[in-house]
Amino acid sequence: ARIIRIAAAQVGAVHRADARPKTLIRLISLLQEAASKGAEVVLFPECTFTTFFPRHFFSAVAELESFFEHGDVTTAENTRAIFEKAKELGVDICIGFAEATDDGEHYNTCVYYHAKSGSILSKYRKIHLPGDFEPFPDPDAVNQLEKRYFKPGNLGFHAFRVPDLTDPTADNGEPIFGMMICNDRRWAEAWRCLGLQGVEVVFTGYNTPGWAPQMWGISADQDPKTARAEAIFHHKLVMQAHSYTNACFSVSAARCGLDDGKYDLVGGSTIVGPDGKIIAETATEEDEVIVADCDLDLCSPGKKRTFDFGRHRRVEHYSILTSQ
Ligand code: CDT
Repeated sequence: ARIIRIAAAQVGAVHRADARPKTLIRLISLLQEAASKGAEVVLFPECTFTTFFPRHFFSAVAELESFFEHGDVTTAENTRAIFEKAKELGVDICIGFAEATDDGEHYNTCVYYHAKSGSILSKYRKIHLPGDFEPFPDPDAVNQLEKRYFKPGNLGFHAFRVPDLTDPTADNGEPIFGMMICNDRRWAEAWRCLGLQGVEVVFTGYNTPGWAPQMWGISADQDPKTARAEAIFHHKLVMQAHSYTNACFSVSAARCGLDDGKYDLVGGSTIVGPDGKIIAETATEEDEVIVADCDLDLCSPGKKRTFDFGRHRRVEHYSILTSQ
């Protein structure tokens, strides 16, 4: 058996004016809680270190830039403490942040930090950026200005093997992980890119509004409670369905709660098995850790039978997927 204890660290409300050190302390205590529960890997949400700033229009560049991490995220002042704690605890972390590169580009990024080597093993930049470039004219609308603030990711979907989590001599070898960010989870293409590389666990941090009728393209007269329940349903639907069709585990961690007492983000962080069933799920919409023992060998039946891609896929009929 190749069993790994994996945690999702859900993060509740983070307000626009929250001081960075205050949020960082919350993240570190979630990491410590996960470690005390025996977690070997912990997933944190998308843009973990700040409020979900793409909902706001910023005319002041300095304020916008304050939400981005500049330089090496593992050593920068606002972020390094969580990497240091991960190293000290010997727990790997997968964590999302807004990345400003040295050449002035901006991405919605996450990294897989390998505690034992104290290094980033893999980096992913969000490819499916939702929302708009321009804010809605309605001043009360919930915006999602990711197309304004980020460039689409340029690193592709790369699965990677992670040392030190399982016995390296076990059949099937070191675990194969993959990362995506929030909106990517709604796209079958993203999952299949990782699935074709044999991914065994997909990590996905997210910020999903509980009520954003303009962004969803629905009438603002709809019942917000029903719409919110549907947002959570769709989140779980894609995590469960795509875990099943790619015969992999998936872990999702929400940034959730009511930011600034006004902006609602759903919870629903989950760990899903390769059969598509939820094996752990948060019960609150606040800071909360869930853990599950994931036996990666449970991916094998799906990978070898129903979803044996080599035997059953018919690529000659799929060219439309990349031609338009
Ligand atoms: N952060 C992010 O990507 N949020 C999007 C909002 C789109 S609402 C359908 C998401 O997919 O959850």
